[in-house]
Amino acid sequence: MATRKQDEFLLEAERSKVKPPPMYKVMLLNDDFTPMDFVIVVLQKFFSKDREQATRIMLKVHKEGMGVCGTYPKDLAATKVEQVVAFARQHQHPLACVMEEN
Ligand code: TYC
Repeated sequence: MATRKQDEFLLEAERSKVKPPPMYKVMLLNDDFTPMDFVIVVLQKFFSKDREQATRIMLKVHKEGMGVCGTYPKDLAATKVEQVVAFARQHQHPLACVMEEN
């Protein structure tokens, strides 16, 4: 039977091999046509922002051209991008949403 010390050593060696998953920023890009209120709804609906946080991010995108909505593992980031783009197109808005490795 392994001693307590050996167990701890093995656990430590195992733990150091497991890297955290790469994370991806999901970003909105500015355009001249999507209504500001629609962007605020997107940030609330898909990124769980309250109205104040959503307004701040929307205005940053409007003024600076892009803004980060959240940071997620790859699959979740890709799903957010798909959902946002599908929702925007359903409402005939050209809103662009992209992801980029952190
Ligand atoms: N620029 C848009 C407007 O003036 C608002 C907007 C903000 C659009 C953020 C896209 O990601 C965006 N109606």
